[in-house]
Amino acid sequence: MDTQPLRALIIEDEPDDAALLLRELRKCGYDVDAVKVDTAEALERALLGSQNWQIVFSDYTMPSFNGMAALDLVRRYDKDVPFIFVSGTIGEELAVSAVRSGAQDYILKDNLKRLSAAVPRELREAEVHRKRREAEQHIQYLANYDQLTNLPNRNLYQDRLQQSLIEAEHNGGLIGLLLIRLDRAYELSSSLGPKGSDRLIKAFAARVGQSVQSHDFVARLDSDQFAAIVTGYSDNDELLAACMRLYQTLSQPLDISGYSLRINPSIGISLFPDDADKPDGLHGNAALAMQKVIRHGGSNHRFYSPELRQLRDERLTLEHELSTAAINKGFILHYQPQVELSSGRMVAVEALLRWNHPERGSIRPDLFIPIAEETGHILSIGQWVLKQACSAAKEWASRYGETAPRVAVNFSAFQFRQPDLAESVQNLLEHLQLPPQQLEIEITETALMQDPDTTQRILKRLRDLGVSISLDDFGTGYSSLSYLKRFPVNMLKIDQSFIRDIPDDRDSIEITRAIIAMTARLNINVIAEGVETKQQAEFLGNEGCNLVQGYLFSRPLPGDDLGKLLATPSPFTQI
Ligand code: G
Ligand code: G
Ligand code: MN
Repeated sequence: MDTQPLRALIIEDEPDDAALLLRELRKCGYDVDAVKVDTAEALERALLGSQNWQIVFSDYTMPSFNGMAALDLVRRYDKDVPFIFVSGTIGEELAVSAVRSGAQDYILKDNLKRLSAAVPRELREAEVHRKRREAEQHIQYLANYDQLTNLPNRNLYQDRLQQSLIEAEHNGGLIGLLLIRLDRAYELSSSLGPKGSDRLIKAFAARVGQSVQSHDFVARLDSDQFAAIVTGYSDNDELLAACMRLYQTLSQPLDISGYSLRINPSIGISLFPDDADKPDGLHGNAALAMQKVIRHGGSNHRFYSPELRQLRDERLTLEHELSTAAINKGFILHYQPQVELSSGRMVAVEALLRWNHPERGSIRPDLFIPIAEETGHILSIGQWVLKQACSAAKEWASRYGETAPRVAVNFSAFQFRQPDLAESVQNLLEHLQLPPQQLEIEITETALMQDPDTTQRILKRLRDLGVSISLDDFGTGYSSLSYLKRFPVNMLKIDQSFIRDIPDDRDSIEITRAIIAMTARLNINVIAEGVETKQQAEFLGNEGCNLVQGYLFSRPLPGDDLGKLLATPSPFTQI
């Protein structure tokens, strides 16, 4: 007969009874490897040892131990191992209660024959239980851990953050919560390929894990986002220093497949209890600080501050008001003259949007245009601006004919995402019967590059209509010559940051000179914005830049005031 190995733990004080049991098991075909114990201490030692017990047999009453206590102890160490009472004294009632408490079976000492059926059955059952428990553990793992990095995921992070706060509250400890975003993750993954980018994430995750102390907690919250809960400090300055050190460590290059890769983490940090005393608040504040870092170009760290929240609240309020403000209430256009130096003529005006806020007064577009872009309101606002500006231009054209100024309208990059932008401009011009030559569109270098192909196509259509295209803020973006050839641009606007520093700053002078010379060679018009002094105007005139815009000539004016200026003969010849 084939024998099967069986590692059995026998809890029994009577050597004879143990021998009987072993003999019966051998008869059933088991090659038994057994250890016999009869005290709690010995049992515990046996359970702690390296043997994997497949089955436990236990007497019910022993002089120095008892069966129910043994069962308790066994279950504390092993939930699945079959536990069978083998006893001469156990009565029906006790037997039932023993099974209820987690024993698998009870067998009377004078009926050991039952072992031949009970043992194989319980071994099978135990195997089923073990498998189920493993599956459950695996599901638990999947629900709480990130498989790529083996780090805890968002689920576990939330539990742990809450737990850390409870502990810290209890023992007066401090917590630093760092939210860490790996910048350029998308860009890197497209250049490294999926395998390489997995390697990068793993290496970065490992570094985060190694950079904290063993009692700290690290999780992966999102594909490119991690969190670290730093604890164990009782001094705020030390905690701050630890957070900053962590940022330094995480900014070091990583070796991936033999390449040293520059890593740019954006880290937002909030502290317990200074910044928040609830998990959501602490997380929200760290997230706010991280967003601020990202908005400012990333690759930095920032601690949460109440001003950040105030800025955010202000922003949310504006966002809300922007979405509820009827476009044609609140908004108004101002116009700033563009002047031809040689003649003093006002050849054009730039339309500049203002928001007359009921409580805050006039709000500058720098503040609300980015919000309108994010929320999508920029499209309807842009339409309103265009219509308003073109209507004004039409009125001037009717009144002053040939000498009426063009109107220059600022377009946001978002507006160029509308494929039918050129058609809607054309429709408006036809509807108002405004000659296309009276309209100029200003777009920034940066906006031009966001979706170069679409933008190029739309600009070409606008040019074909007869509308002029002006490149705003020139010199602050890519300033690449190749796209000046590629895009159908009529005019460059030298950014006011260069003009402002003339004549004191050599670089500004040189850059301005170079831009003017370049436009002459490319046969593109050039205008300088932000001209505030006579000296600047003279310099520009001498260099060959004949068009200027700035406070020296006029601030942006409400429509009525601009109308009066237009009615004045040669208003700028004196300058
Ligand atoms: O108007 P101000 O003087 O504050 O102009 C600030 C910025 O806002 C400038 O960069 C200008 O181009 C931009 N801006 C002004 N009016 C508009 C507008 O109607 N649409 C868009 N997209 N930008 C504008
Ligand atoms: O980026 P854009 O060129 O559209 O911005 C025009 C901005 O420049 C507006 O905010 C306008 O109010 C401002 N501006 C116009 N002229 C001057 C000037 O002479 N000095 C300064 N500092 N700003 C000016
Ligand atoms: Mn402009």
